[in-house]
Amino acid sequence: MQRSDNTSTHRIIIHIDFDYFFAQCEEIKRPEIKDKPVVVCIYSGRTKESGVVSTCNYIARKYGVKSGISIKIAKAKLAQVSQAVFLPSDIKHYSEKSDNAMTLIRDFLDNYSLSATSSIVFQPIKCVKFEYIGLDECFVEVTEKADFDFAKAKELANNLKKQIRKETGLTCSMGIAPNKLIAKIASDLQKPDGMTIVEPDEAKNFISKCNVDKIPGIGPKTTAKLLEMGIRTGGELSAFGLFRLIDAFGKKYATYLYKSGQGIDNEPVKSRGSAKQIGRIITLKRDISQTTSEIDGELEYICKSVYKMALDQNVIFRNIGILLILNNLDNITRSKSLKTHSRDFHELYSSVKSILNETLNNYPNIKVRRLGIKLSDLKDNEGQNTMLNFINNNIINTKTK
Ligand code: DCP
Ligand code: CA
Ligand code: CA
Repeated sequence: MQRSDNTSTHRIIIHIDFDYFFAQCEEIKRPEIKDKPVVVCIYSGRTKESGVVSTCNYIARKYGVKSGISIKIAKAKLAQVSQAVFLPSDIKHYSEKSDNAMTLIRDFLDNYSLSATSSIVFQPIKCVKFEYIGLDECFVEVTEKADFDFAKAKELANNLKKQIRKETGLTCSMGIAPNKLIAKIASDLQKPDGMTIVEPDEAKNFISKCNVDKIPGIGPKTTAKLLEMGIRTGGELSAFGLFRLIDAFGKKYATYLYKSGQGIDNEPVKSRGSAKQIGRIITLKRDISQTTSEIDGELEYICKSVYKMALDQNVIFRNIGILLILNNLDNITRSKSLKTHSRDFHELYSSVKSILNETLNNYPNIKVRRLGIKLSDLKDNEGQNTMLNFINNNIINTKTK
């Protein structure tokens, strides 16, 4: 939808969900299993095969394997397939992969409109809201970034998808819509590696055709109850009328159901996650195996960038972490905690440099393609030292220009 003035009030929200997440992480780690059915299992330890399927790739899904079924049943479904791969879940690995991808998404959006030449000048950040939902999904609001224009949002989303794929190896599916409810439903429609766009004037029609079990917050029990009441779709839900829904479900839930049936959802994208940690990842000009003076500039740039984010959010930090993404997409993370919370740029820079040196010394044969820095264990800067922030900001801006 083209926007020609400032009167439009619609939002543009993207729901991003990584495809067959745990199984995809395993495929990236060992590409040789990519063409086989891959089942990630949570073993209970009772017997060799007891436990449930956490998730599986799309090849295994063709045979009827899915999250939640027992490993025994999954094995039976894949009995005729000699190459099926069953793996124990490795949550630490998936969390790291998720962390990288989420940082990348935030980073991409913060810097999206900057041209290549201006990338080392700090620009005022055009507000992008990022809401962390879980290891494999998040919402972002890009209304302003995309100038209220769904075509621009689609272009942004396509670029983001390519970037996520290139830098982490992951495919994801996206839903782009005027609210979280529809964005979430839309992201699930064309999996894997899909993108579904629902513009504001299509929202009502879109939801009216959706089966009620697609609506977040409507589980199997409610679906069954609605079915008994003759309600299968969003359209039938809203046509049933608010008052009769209240009789069946109580006021609060009925109101949610009724509004959902019309595609109405005013829930804001809450900037959740951003307070927990601050981070950025950059692609190095060349893959590195050692710290040489050549990368000092890049190191300083990324340190200044995260430092600026800490200033902007008025937080002080205690934990400083680095993330190395290697040329084979493996990653290494290392961090250190300072004795006390800090807002000292030089402490940040020297810590990063020493952690990086130490890590590269410990892994002499790696080639680092991307470098990330993360500040965590954050605290509000209660000193409210706005004058100091102002000076710091100006020093940083002048030095990097
Ligand atoms: N998960 C789990 N047990 C479940 C459901 C999910 O352990 N019953 C884990 C494994 C999944 C991850 O959570 O990889 C994300 O769940 P999704 O529902 O998003 O499913 P997937 O990402 O696996 O598949 P897709 O999104 O492609 O449908
Ligand atoms: Ca997923
Ligand atoms: Ca998910």
